[in-house]
Amino acid sequence: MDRTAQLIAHRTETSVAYDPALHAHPLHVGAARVLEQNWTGTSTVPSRGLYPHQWSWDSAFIAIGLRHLSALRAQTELETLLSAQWADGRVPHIVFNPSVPLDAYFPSPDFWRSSTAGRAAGAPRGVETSGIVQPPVHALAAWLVHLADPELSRARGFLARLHPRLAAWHRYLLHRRDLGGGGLASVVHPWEQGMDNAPSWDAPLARVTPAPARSFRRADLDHGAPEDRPTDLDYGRYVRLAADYRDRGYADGPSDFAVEDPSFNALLIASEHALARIAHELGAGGTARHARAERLTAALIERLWDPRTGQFLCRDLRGGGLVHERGVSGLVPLLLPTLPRDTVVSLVRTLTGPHFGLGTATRLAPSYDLLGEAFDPHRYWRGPAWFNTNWLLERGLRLHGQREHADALRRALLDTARESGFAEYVDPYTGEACGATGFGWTAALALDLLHTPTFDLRDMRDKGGDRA
Ligand code: 9WN
Repeated sequence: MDRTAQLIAHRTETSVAYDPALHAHPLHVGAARVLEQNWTGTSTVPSRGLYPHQWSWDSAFIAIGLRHLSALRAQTELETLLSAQWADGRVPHIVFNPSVPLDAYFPSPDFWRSSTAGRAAGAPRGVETSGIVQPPVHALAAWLVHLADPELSRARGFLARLHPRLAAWHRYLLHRRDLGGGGLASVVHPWEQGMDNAPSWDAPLARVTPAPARSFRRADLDHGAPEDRPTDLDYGRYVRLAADYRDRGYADGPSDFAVEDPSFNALLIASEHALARIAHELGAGGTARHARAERLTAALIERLWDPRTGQFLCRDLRGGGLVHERGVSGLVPLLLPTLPRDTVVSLVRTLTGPHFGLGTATRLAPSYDLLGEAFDPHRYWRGPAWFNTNWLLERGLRLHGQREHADALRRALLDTARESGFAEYVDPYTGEACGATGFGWTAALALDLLHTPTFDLRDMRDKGGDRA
């Protein structure tokens, strides 16, 4: 057996950085069980019932947690996703599992028809995917996965194989998706941003003619209470947008819906910093990428910062202007290392103030303004708290030296994850479980917080990338 094969065999049997006390912790045990149950052999489903395929940003978050169980599995998670990348660079938001029945999830592969309708855009032939994207958390995840076991990563050529794919992914977003011409990437469907039903989409979506309700069958209602899920009218609009995009061969250009979103772009910028670190590790530079990430941070402030609300807002490129809805997306840029101090101060004030109530009214940051007209503590992305956004906020608070807030949020995340059975999302006031339980990223990100209490992404801040 050569050295690489030995390493892989060893890492398959044991988890990385083994710490017996942490590994016996009930939260570790519970989270590991969820990730085991959702593992398919090459990737992890978000939820066995509701989401039985591989989702793009879910996989990135899941890999960040999986690295504490098995660096090999975490690497495989990202490799599986990126092997379904399209030739134009896009990473599809769903990679379909061919052994799952078509009616288990809608829209299914026969709706997207990627291998035929997406041919001109370079969709792969051997696997069916959706044709839209999700937030680019992947380079950040790849770098964190590498750090969990650099020896295994180097032996397997993990970063060397992923680097060109990640670079092509970012190129796609920064060029084909700069629909506003100001340097930021746009989303062309609410599902792309990941917070599907957020009130920020209401105005831009209102211009879209819904597909007739009888033209499709929603599979999500087989699993969730209708009052917690998006309405049929919203679904009709989602379907119309996706079908129109497909019928244009997934070509990017003018479309009825185009929005610059703060969280999507902040994750792209954080991933640019991570890609700079990856390039540096591979001896391929990186300084230019850090500089670009800083320019993008400036563009984010210029185009999306709203001093009146003390947070970032979405920009509706078709309606022309900022969308005046306060969503948690507008706080996620707290994650950025080169954010000006006064912007950080405003964001922390907003997060802990009456609109999000963190540490005063709420246990976890809600997805939407507590005082907003559309607020509903249980309806999808219109109020409940999600674990991925709260993980991002925790990392952001810690990065900017807000230790007390970060510690309190970390504790609340860990307690709520365990008490809720690793729920998909929770009531932000009470922590009551909503949606699916045994949810992939909830388990993974709780595991990450358990294992990296003080890690603060500072690592991403270095200009030249000298520290490993
Ligand atoms: C559509 C898988 C995904 C998450 C999204 C979440 C939800 C899908 C849906 O589930 O979206 O992509 O059917 O509602 O909103 O963030 O990635 O967990």
